[in-house]
Order: sequence, then structure tokens, then C-alpha cells
Amino acid sequence: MASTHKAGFVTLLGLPNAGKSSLLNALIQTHLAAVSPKAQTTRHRIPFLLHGEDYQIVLNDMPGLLEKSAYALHHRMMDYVREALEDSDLFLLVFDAAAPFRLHPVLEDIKNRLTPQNSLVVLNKADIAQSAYESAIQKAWPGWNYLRTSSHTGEGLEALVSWMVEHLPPHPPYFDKEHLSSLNMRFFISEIIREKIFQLYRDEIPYACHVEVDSYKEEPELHKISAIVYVEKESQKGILIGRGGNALKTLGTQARQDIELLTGVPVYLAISVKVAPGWRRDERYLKKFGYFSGSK
Ligand SMILES: Nc1nc2c(ncn2[C@@H]2O[C@H](COP(=O)(O)OP(=O)(O)OP(=O)(O)O)[C@@H](O)[C@H]2O)c(=O)[nH]1
Ligand SMILES: [Mg+2]
Repeated sequence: MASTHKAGFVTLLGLPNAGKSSLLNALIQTHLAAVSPKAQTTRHRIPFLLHGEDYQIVLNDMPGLLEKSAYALHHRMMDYVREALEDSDLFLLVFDAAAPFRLHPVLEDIKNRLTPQNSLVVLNKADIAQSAYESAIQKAWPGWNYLRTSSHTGEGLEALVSWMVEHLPPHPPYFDKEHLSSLNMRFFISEIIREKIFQLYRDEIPYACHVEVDSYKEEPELHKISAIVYVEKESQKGILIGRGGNALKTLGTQARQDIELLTGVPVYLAISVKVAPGWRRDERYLKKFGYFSGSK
């Protein structure tokens, strides 16, 4: 019924590693958002679509809130947060309830810009939460609405959707209801490769990588994809490739398997590695890599 249809934009905000991307994947029941145990996995504002017969929620995954911006890349990541604060209908403030509770200045700042009417405090990782977390946050943030969730067990997810639908404005759908995101396949393929890099490599390597899909050819029986991993230094290129090319081979195999889950057909994936010196500090590279085009 068009007249009672609800639609709007909901943004997930929280510290790095709170479980925002995991929550999104659980809500859309598809692993599209990159997840890793390392902080700062998500670098873009990424819109996902959650549909019902009479609602459409545009759920923005976001980079975790950073206290300090060490790179031009970090500035861009926090610009996405500022933009989302301006143009979203609702906000989910996602906390890692398994971590020790502390009053965080970045979250206090966000709190001052939101209201209990347009925001819900989400206590995530309920499956492994600290029992004292809920009472600590209720004391620090009185008057806000709380919900315990777990993307691993599914706890609270139905209640979360109900809260969003209840608080969304009446509006026709913004996007086609067939889709899970307004972004294209190329972007999610580059995210799959980046997720694998976060899972397979240590220390600074994942942070120094940017991934671009430079060609995607769809044949009926096979999708041929070529991707480039950009690193900041020659030494990082060596680590990414590994002895005898073994590390890159493992990356390619693991990424291909996950891409095939998305395409539903066999994939041929070729990954090459290039050096883009100091790209995280260089606005020209950030522009070339799509960090200045709204939500990617
Ligand atoms: N036990 C448990 N672990 C979770 C849950 N949600 C997320 N995790 C884990 O927490 C870690 C971080 O998850 P992400 O979804 O990448 O967190 P994020 O908030 O998107 O992180 P950034 O993109 O870095 O800001 C991963 O190791 C997840 O497996 C949960 O509900 N329960
Ligand atoms: Mg994330």
C-alpha cells in the first residue's frame, strides 16, 4: 500500500570493531560488508538495502569513529560520518558490549549531535557481553533507548528492524526492491579481496592496501575478473606476493571462493600488485580511488 509505505536512511555509528559491518551482514542475511577482527576495516559509507512489503531501509555501514586522523584517508573517512549525520533519518549507535565500558570522547561528541528520538543504542556482541556493560551505559546515557543484539546468534535483530520501521517516515521506496545495495558488483568484489587481506596479512599491510577491480567480463559460464592491489611501498609488494608467489596465491584462492558465492558462477580471478607511493596521505590518489565521490 503506497500511502503507508515507509522508507529512509539509517546510519550505523560506533567505534572501530564494534561489529557494525557484521550487524549489517546479519540483517541483510548476506556477507557483503567486509568484516575482520582488526579495527578500521570499513573505509567507506556503504549503503545496504533492507526491504519489506511496506518498508525500505537504506542502512549505511560506516567507518568506525576515530579519535585521531593520521592520514588524509582518515579525514575522508570521518567526512563520511559528518555527511551521514546531516542526511540520515535515524542512527544506530553500536557499542561492543564485550569490551570494557569507558566514556569515549568521540562517542560523547556524537551523543551531543543526536537525540533519543532519532537514535537507538545498540549493545552488540550480546553473546559474549560483559554483564556490567548495560548498567554502566544506562548510567552514562540516561533516557536513551537500548537494545541488545548479536550478529552471531541473531538476538535482537527482529526487534532492531521493528524499531527502525516504526521510526521511519512515510515515503515511497528510494531504490529497486530487488537489490541489496545501490553500489555495484565491482565495489563488493574489491571489498571481498580487501577483507581477505585484512584476514591474511599482519601489522601495517592491510592498512596500506587499496583494491580496485580494473576489468570484469561476464561470460555465461565464467566471470573473468582482474583486480589490482595498490600498496604504499615496494617492500609491502614483496610481502603481499610472498615467497614464490604463495601468499598472493592464497589470497586469490580465498577471495575467488567468496566472489563465487556472490556471482553464482565460476570465477577466474587475476590479482596484480602495484605501488602507489604513500597513497593514504595523497589526495590525488584518494580521488583516483573513489574517496571523494559521496558514498563511493
Ligand atoms: N561474538 C561476537 N563477535 C562479533 C559480533 N559482531 C561482530 N563480531 C566480531 O567483531 C569483530 C569486528 O567486527 P566488524 O563487523 O568488522 O566491526 P566494525 O564495527 O564494522 O569495524 P570497523 O569496520 O573497523 O569499524 C569481528 O571479529 C567480528 O567477528 C557479535 O555479535 N558477537
Ligand atoms: Mg566495518
